[in-house]
Parts: sequence; C-alpha cells; structure tokens
Amino acid sequence: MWRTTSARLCLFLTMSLALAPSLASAKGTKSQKDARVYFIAPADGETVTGPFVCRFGLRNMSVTHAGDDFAGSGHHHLLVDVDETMEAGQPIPRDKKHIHYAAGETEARVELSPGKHTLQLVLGDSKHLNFDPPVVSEKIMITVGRPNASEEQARAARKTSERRKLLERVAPAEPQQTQADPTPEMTKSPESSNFLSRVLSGTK
Ligand SMILES: [Cu+2]
Repeated sequence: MWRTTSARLCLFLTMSLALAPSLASAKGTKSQKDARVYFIAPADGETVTGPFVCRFGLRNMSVTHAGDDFAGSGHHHLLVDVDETMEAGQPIPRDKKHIHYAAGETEARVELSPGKHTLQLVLGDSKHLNFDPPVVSEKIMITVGRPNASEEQARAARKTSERRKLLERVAPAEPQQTQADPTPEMTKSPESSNFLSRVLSGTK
C-alpha cells in the first residue's frame, strides 16, 4: 500500500515539475522570442508643438494591465531622457522620467518642456520588472517647440492694449471731480468784478 502511495507521490511531483510554467528565470520573466517594441509616433527627429500623442507599437508579445500575469504579455513604459541601460529582471523606476502605463495603454498624450528630448519604450512584466531579455525600443530624439508662440505674443499685446484703454478711461475722471466743486472766487469773471466795483462806488 505505502509503495503505491509513494509511487503516486513521485509521479505527481514529476508531473508538477514538468508542467510548471517556465516563465520565471533567475533574471526575471522570460520575454517572447523576437519581441519588439517601437514608436509608431512620434518619428525620430520629429518636431512637435506643445502636448503630443505618443503611440506605442509591439510585436510578438501582447499588452495587458500591470498585475496580469499572462505569458508573453506586459505593459508599456515611456522613458524620457533616460541614459541608463535596462537590465533583465530589474525594477523599472517610477518617476517623471519613467512613466508607467499600467492600464495597458497603447498611446498617451505627453507634455514635455520645450527643447530636445530622448524617448524610449520598455515593456515591463506584471510586477514592473524588465523582461529577460529586456524588451526595449530604439531611443528616438524629438524637439518640443513652444506652444503657439505667435498666439501667445498676440494675446500679450491684446492684454496690454486693453489695460491701456482701461487706464485712459479711468484717468480723466479724477480731474473732473476736482473741477466739479470750484471755489466761488474762481467763478467770478473780471467783468463781473468791475461791475460790482462800479455799483458799489456809484460810478457808471
Ligand atoms: Cu510598470
């Protein structure tokens, strides 16, 4: 009886090991062969103005939410001005330069400061770790122009003009108030003074 039980246990253990998913390795989750992540937009060397849409492309693997542990799937990360190399199994940092798209987004609206920036995509596993080997895109360089510089200038000029008109409308009101209450002496004309003098002195 015990021999049958041991034999069954051995068989169970052997089968379990054989069927165990070979997803994890010492360096992290295995990526699919020929997996490739790339930018659909923007193009390398492109100049964009203000906020722009970034579109992520992926081949031979699929996109899912962070936390979903499906074989051959992961979620996108956008690296902005990042120089360090992605290492297999290493956590992808979470900061302004490493943007996680944990909801499985395949595009995003991105806003960067004016100037030149490098962009790179990296696919992360369910735990935000790099795959083994890492699935990383080519690094592209874009230039972000100032948003509608001419419009901003026109708006500033309009504001200055409106402010000036407002000041011109307000400024004349002050002298009018001071003139509204003149002293009685100021109302006497030279002619009226002479007339009064003549009446008082009895001359014509
Ligand atoms: Cu992530």
